[in-house]
Amino acid sequence: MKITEVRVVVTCPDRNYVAVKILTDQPGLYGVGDATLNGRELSVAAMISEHIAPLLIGRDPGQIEDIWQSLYRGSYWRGGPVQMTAVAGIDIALWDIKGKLAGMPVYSLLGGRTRVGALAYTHAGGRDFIEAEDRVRAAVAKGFKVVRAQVAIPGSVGTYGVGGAGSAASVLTEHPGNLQGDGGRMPSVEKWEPSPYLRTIPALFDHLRNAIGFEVELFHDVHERLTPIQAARLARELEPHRILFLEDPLRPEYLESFRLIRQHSVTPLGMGELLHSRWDCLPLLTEQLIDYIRCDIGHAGGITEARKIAAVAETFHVQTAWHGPGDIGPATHAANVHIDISLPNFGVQEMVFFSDAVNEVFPGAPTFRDGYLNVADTPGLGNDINEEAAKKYPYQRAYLPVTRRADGSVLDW
Ligand code: GCO
Ligand code: MG
Repeated sequence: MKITEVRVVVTCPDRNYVAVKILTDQPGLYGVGDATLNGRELSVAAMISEHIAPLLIGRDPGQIEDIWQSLYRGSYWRGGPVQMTAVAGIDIALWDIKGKLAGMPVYSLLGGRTRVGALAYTHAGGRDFIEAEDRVRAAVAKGFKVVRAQVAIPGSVGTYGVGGAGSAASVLTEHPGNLQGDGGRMPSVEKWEPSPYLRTIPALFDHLRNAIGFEVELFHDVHERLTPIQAARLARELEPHRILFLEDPLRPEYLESFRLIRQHSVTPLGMGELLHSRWDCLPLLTEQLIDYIRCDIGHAGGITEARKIAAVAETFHVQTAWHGPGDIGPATHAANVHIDISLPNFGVQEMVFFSDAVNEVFPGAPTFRDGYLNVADTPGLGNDINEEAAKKYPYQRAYLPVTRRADGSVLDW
């Protein structure tokens, strides 16, 4: 069997997605992958169509490992989000083909079910403690057993994870006052200071635990904004609130500083959405500096690489919590769940409910019931693309927000 075409589809049903469709010489047999990298969509699309697709025409789609190695090592230039997202898009589509050819769901090819479903979490962000509490309660009423809680920080403008421009779910932020020849679409600018944040978050969890109790698993995403000693303080102050884990306390440049947080606290730690290969993750795993590895399968080389990351993590008693926001496509969400339900060391899975428009373009996202995600028992990954529907939603340039401190200096968003 041979690959006959690698098609890249860029579409914006409610935000931009980059889909990869790999066609074969076997009539009707194709695979669907996702290669969406928020804010850098066209770079990945060009990487695939200009540099990768020509190498794959005529190759056997069954040779997933060899194709992965040839794209990763054979290109000499390796790693980084753009390239590893492109490789992931191809890899996910190839696993879809393999499953369809075998007549088996991908989780079955990965070793078969280890659990009835993937424990899922959702986000609850409030403008104040009461709104955050209401959102946690609403998530619990929907069936969630794990909820990530964020709250607006007094004095800040926009806060990561709290509605509007501060939410990763926001796509096209209009800034009429900031035209700069770009049709009005420029990154929104948020303001944030560490001291009010460090006072607010322990108080939020104090409020939530008093109001809701300890039955619901709660946790929090720092989004890489703290210094090591600030992160250590926050982790220590959150100890009485028994959070599931503190997500991404530090920037990925400072992995060795996780040691400092560990020295001061027993709050579990999670990290990974800005790491792009098993080598990026290695020191965190081998030194047991984290408890949850949360790479983005769609930004770290796909299913082939995720299995290897998970295997190293298992060896060092680390569980998985793969990244699963709205800014990666349903094929990656499907890949997440196929891996989750076949791993021994799965922990928890981030998820979103896609809009009707996204489901129209990409039918077959994982389904949620009673706190767990699942995939259909159909061959492959179970996610498809409706190319006619995709054409109705052309690409629109969009940026992630930028954060600045009170003095105007840049901070991580
Ligand atoms: C998460 C992430 C996302 C990222 C987003 C960037 O935990 O879900 O932090 O919200 O901000 O994926 O594009
Ligand atoms: Mg995050």
